[in-house]
Amino acid sequence: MVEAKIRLTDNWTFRACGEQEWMPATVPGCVHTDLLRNGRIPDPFYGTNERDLPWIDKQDWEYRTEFEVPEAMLQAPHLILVFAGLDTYADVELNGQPILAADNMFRTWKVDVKQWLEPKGNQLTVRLRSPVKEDLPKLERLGYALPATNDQSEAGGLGDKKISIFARKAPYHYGWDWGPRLVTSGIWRDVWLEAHDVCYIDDLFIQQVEVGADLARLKGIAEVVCAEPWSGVLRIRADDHQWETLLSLDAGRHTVALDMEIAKPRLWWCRGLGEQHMYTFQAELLRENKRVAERLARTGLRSIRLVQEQDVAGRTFYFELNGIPIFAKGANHIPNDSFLTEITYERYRHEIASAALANMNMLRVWGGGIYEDDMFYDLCDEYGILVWQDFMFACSMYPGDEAFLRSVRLEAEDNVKRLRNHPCIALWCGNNEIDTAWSHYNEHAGWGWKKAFEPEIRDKLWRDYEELFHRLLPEVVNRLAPGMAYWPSSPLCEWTGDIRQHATNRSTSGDIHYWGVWHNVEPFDQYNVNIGRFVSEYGFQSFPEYRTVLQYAEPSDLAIDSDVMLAHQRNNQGNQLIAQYMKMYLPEPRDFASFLYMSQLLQAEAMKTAIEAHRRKMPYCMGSLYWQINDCWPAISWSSIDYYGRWKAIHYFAKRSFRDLLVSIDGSQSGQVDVYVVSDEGEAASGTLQIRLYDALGTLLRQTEQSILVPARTAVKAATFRTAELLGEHDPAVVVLQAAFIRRNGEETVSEGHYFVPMGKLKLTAPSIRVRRLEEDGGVRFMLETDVLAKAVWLQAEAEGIFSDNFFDLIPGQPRTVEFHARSEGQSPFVPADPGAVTVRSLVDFAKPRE
Ligand code: BMA
Repeated sequence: MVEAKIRLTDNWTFRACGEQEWMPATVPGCVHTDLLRNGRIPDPFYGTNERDLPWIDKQDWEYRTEFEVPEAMLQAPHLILVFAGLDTYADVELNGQPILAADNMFRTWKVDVKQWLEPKGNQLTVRLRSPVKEDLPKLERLGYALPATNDQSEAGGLGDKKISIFARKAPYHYGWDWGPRLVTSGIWRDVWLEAHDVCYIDDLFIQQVEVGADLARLKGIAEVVCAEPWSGVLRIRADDHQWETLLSLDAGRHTVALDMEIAKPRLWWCRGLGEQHMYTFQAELLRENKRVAERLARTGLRSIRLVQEQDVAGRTFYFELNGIPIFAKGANHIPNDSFLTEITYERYRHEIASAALANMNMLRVWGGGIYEDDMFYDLCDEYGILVWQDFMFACSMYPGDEAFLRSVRLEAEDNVKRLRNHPCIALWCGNNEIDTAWSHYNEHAGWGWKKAFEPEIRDKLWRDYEELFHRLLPEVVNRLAPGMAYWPSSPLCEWTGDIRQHATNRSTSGDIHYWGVWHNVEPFDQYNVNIGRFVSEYGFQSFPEYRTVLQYAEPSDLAIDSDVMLAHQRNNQGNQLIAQYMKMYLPEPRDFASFLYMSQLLQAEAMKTAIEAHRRKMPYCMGSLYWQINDCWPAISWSSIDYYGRWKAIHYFAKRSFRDLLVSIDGSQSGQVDVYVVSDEGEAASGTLQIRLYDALGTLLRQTEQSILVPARTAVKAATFRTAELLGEHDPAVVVLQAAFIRRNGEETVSEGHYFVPMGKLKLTAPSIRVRRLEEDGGVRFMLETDVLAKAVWLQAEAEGIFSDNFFDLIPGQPRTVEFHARSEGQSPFVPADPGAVTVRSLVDFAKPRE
């Protein structure tokens, strides 16, 4: 067999076109990071440095390397040069010969270069044309501006000329309401040369025709490329199974299929439901029993279905995995960096492991970023995180010309093929928020975009929209990943082609994005009434912690309206909005550092309110994905984990509110308190429900107890109280209500503390929190006890890592033990370790003392 591969990632240099000097370059990489490493620009994430960098995207850049090819390899019938990603308009030459003109960042480019290769001194050059210079003329030609709400053209020195929609390039590079405008160019994914024999397997898809506990019916679909007519055997193996078929092929590219069955397959499950078993399928081409080619595919066997069925309320919208209805718990994911090649395996793993630790089972790869790296999906497979996968279109209208559509078709084919073996993929979705923003069938709805256009252009834009999202993309998904669900836009009510199509906050079918809280400044309790069948976005911003702020700001910048703090806040008025909500719910912070803590607590409260409201509405509502889990730079944003991987308060809150068994207290109905038990468990649980009212000293003021049965995968309202009766003569500002579900085996699940006044109105006194440090097995545990109610206790460690719990309330007489786990590059993402110095503070430490 002559299969071989050499990576072409060494010896690269780069320069601005027209300049003399070549500088060392990193491939994969991008111009910004290469300039930074060569000391030509300051850190783009620091202070307001980003503002000085838009010149980079107006410039053409050139990369080159020289490489050798081993003699043996040169003899191979096929020599394919592969660029797994070029950002974006790239002209590639090999030994002076133009071999490729790329124009889509999301595609994989393969060129057979056998005829141009030499054993030594091969010159490979990649010329990257400025995406700005390339696309400005397209805007001129079109003659009108297409809406692109988040494109920060002004920050790029382009006035109101929004050109992001013309490039098939990560939309967020042009800015977003949580990210800077850093329009990169580069060789952003791996580059290699691969050698093949006469015949090779270019792609292997394990199609899951029907998968059940007793039998998996599969199709092994191989794309075979032959340099000349070829006959032989295609064999596929997995564990001790083996299937084969005879092939007799002409020269060219062929798709060949092999029916396969596995009895009693080990199924793949998402987190919480079972193991994440993966099979490795090995396909080979054999001639006279000698192997000519090989290709591996890893996949997990499972059936996944989006269930949309009429019901009394409207229409369901949930995922069913191996026959089990899933309540999707999770968040939206954006790219982990403005400079994509800075994202290491460890950073991806930190994110996905943090999602799993927070009891999530789904992430949405949102349409303004990228089709993620293979590592991301491998990790989701491994940790049991389902993926809602958007195509990369967001909050904009796009061109509909033939060249654009052709490029998108090829992009969609490349990515659906690349990702279709991953069991984590649950859905392909056409775009983010375009259906609602345009609202074609409702003159008065939408974001006002339609109004800017004459009727013919309006119709044209909608026809283009339909071509792309209602025909082209679903056709690709159906053809290349048969059986996989496609949903044209998130959110969408129903795919009807009339006024019923567009989602609202109260839609009773499809998915919704609820942004009344935050963008429309509605109070948190609105989360209790704006609940859809699947809430795929809702969110609230916060500041990162002090340590993170000091990584991008000077001590003199520490004010919410300083130039630097506003530069790292890309949602207009965002910092003011945080301050405004803080006044509604929290005490006044002492100083800037206290403001940061409070902003996190505020966000956490908002998200807890939403998550628990959604889960209490199960099975009407079957999904809750908050906006957003991560950041692409150090910023003030909706993230629950900051750019440096530090968990904000909300991530700990989410961990508790997403637990498989949740006890949730709902005080949103006026004059009453309802206690729910919500279960995602596969079996019914019986036990007792204890409801306890305490004062700030931990005195038990009231207690009720009842036995209950919690059926599998249900939310039950277990108890209701009249608030006035419950409180009696007690001052509502000094009491806390707790509900605990105690299983037969004694295991206890306790609700969050429920309060009868907003946090800002609680009469809290300074607690004395006793911390006992218990060292064991390389790790450190802390036992915390308090003398008076301590609200939102924050343990902050010197070392980077996480506590098993944090930002929790401590009630006297209820000690808590938490463990520290350091972030690790080793075998596991988190390991028990010594956190170094630990400070323990609670709400009163950050609140301005009352006069
Ligand atoms: C939603 C998202 C993003 C945005 C977020 C916050 O609309 O889809 O476009 O970042 O809200 O505004």
